Amino acid sequence: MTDPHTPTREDRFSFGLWTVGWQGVDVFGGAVRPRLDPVEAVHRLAELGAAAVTFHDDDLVPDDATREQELARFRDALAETGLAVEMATTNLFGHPVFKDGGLTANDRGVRRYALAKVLRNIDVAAELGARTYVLWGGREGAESGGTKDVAAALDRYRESLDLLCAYVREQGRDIRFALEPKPNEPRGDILLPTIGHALAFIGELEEPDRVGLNPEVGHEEMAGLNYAQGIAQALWHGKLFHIDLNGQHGPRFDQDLRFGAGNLRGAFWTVDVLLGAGTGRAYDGYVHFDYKPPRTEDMDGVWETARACMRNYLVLREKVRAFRADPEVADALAAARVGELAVPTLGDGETLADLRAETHDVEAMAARGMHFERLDQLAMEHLLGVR
Ligand code: DIG
Ligand code: MN
Ligand code: MN
Repeated sequence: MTDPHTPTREDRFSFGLWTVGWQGVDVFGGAVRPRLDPVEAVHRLAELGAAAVTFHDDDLVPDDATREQELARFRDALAETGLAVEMATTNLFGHPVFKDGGLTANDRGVRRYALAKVLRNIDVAAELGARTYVLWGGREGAESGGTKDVAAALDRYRESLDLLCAYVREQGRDIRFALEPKPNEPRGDILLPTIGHALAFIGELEEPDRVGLNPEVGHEEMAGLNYAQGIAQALWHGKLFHIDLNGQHGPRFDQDLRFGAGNLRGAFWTVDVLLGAGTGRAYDGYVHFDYKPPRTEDMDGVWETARACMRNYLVLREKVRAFRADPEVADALAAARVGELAVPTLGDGETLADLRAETHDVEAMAARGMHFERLDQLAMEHLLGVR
């Protein structure tokens, strides 16, 4: 019997080339692993069961001198393996020119170069079939309050998004943009730091329907926020266009651990939200991982982490499904009156005057227990594997 936690293409797992290609660099040390050829990454990820890959321009075509040759090799590998390219993005953070950001750099020349760099990779993304284009503004921000006029920066961000939306619209391309929030690192404070900030910003754009979110687990948790709740709100807005799954141990530097290796309870509820198990509002995109194999690992360790990302997701999916199918959970949900929240507060045909005329036994309501702990314990026991 095959292992039930073996990924298949139908699971739609996807990895950034920069994840398994991460050379283990950190602030205090250089590379511990050699550069990984994107072609090898495609073949290895296909062997592991992934369905797609994603990339920054600089991951795939860092050098104009070899651009066409590298693109040709990459296309061949995709054809040989059947892997899709489902998302692309631009590296607007690595080169020193982006030391003060790209699309919101004070230096107008840098902003113009950054916008051209995004447009160039959108063309590649479209040609490879990607339907989502991510913008992570890792360097869009500041270390000091006086150095960045936030209102002007948001004007420039909006200008760029409006121009990019117009570009793909006029090209007739079926591409949507997904903003990726992060509160800090590498900048002291990054613009659009959370899901909430990004949602508010999207509302100010000329074509808001073409712009959504690519929330990352660790980035919300760095801000001390609950990722599962955040993506539930993004789904509620119809803005969960893509996801970056990984692991994080609360507010500290961005750990980019393999999925499940950080806040495991949070990962359980994240999968519950993605499956729409409790709400019927499910995420319908690729299950994408944006993580960094730790510096401690050799290439065998890198492939183990990729395998584990998918395996952990499948194990959690099985546990969430068992939780939602458990009759004792159904009873506990009823006792906690979770379903009652879906009932409109004002009844059909009722007026506010009717509502205000109603009398309440406030003390009796106050005395009613909510029975939440029983429900949460059941979830924990499913996670712990004792149910
Ligand atoms: C980091 O979390 C960012 C960059 O790796 C990239 O721009 C984006 C893609 O998902 N995530
Ligand atoms: Mn991260
Ligand atoms: Mn990310």
